[in-house]
Amino acid sequence: MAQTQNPDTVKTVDAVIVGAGFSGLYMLYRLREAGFSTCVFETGDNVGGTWYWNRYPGARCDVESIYYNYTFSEELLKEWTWSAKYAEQPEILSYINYVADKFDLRKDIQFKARVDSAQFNEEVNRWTIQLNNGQIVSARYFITGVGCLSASNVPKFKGLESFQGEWYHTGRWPHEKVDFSGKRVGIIGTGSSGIQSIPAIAKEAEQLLVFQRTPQYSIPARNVLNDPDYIQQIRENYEEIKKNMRKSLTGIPMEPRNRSALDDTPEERRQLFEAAWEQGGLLSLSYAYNDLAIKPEANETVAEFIRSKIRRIVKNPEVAEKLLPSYFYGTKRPIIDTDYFETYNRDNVTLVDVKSTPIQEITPAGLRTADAEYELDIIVFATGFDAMTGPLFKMDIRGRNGVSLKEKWAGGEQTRTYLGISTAGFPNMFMLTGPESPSVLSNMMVSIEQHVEWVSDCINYMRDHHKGVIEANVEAENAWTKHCREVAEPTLYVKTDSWYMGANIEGKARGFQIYLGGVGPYRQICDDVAEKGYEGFTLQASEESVVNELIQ
Ligand code: NA7
Repeated sequence: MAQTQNPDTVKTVDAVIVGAGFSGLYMLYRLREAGFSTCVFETGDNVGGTWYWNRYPGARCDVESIYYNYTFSEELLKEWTWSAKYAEQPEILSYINYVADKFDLRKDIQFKARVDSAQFNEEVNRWTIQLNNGQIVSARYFITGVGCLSASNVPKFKGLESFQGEWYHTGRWPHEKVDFSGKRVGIIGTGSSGIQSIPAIAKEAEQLLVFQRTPQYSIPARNVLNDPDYIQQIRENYEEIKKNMRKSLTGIPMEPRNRSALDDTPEERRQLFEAAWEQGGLLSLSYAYNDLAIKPEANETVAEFIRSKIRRIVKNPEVAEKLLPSYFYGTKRPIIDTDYFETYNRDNVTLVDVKSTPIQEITPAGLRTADAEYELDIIVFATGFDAMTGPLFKMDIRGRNGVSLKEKWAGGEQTRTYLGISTAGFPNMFMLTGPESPSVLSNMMVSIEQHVEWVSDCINYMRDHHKGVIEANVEAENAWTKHCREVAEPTLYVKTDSWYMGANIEGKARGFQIYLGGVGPYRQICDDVAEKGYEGFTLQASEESVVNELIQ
């Protein structure tokens, strides 16, 4: 085990951060600025996290770029200009690289270095981190910046290894361009990744077969290039915008209209939905009324509106019928698209319903469903991720008494955290945008900055107050987990099988893993905890301060 290694070969730092995506990079910046020795380990060979791995055709951000960037540096805000309303993956990746260079972050990042395990050593109150290259590091703090959607899910189809063509998962896309021209391509999955890539692949491939299990609601993104005057106006008002982002529900400065869908006449609703559809974007329809996520009858009004749009756009009525979703709108991740439903009007695109005739196996030549066989040259898995806990469980993280995080959160128990940042029994470990924080139900950039700032303030406080160990109390954790569930319970989210609920992974514990109270209220709760001297945590004096006291 790590503790038996020769201490001379063990690197010692104040903090280890896992992941060089948006959260890991900012965490590194903050800790380094505060004078802590910090080391980031990253599996990939460059920075970017989500935006490094998800390079599939059509990949872009669903949050408007002007809100999806760091806000901590005024200089950076002035220097960077987003070309379009919704930036594409290459532009976001360039931005992350720009940030890494500007703040000279790479010197403290080790690439192609995967953290295999992290174990809390109670004798010395430090974490021992072991990497796949045999390296061992000892750190006071262990911080995970592993993202919520980084453990890709390739369903265990029989026969995949026998497939003679090429296959790719959208979340692990190759760096070289995949050439679809003249190819018969099959894509499995119609979540955000599938819906972004289907129109792009259809333009290149000879034939595209879409294997759809659950039809999805999607509304037009209506992406446009950014006008220089608009950018100037945003720059001039960014302080105000930032304030509004931080106090909003989702980290996007918009609030739901304060009216029930059931208080309007059908014609009033239609006009409102129509305007929202024309506006496009992630929240325009969800925010049209304040009870769409709560009352089934209210939800049905918007669901039926989108179905009517699908019927109108898709020319073949049989295909349109297969594309009509029936779950509660918004209870799976809302999707925005560019020409998704229109793509089914192309001659080279075929929709295959694998709900009624499930995929049975991958064959050397393609794929077999319950009633047909399809010959394919390329299979694209747009089949999503083992969300929230998946990236954490890829590492063997062990806290007090050698108990692993996986064991702690095993069985029907699901996740238990305090504020989604920490978990009892795992001292000095912080999870950036962990389960039970607003994370994926918010603009990740706002949530990341809030978590990173809270964690770095906490570590500074520990140093200033001569504390060496911080650990969430079980009672505080139980209360937080209960609160998270109570907030989610009255909503329609918990009535849908989704990856928010852990329902997309076989054998995974079901439960709503995200804090739904909103980023503004959540920030207030976290700030209050800090102001009260980290209420709900136990803080122990550092060894150095204990020794100093003994000497005096
Ligand atoms: P999602 O949203 O989890 O979508 C995965 C899709 O793959 C979804 O349509 C699934 O159908 C489908 N799927 C998964 N397993 C199978 C099997 N075995 N057979 C057929 N179809 C299957 O992942 P995305 O990558 O699109 O998006 C993830 C997030 O990334 C997104 O929300 C953004 O936040 C960014 P199902 O609906 O489960 O029936």
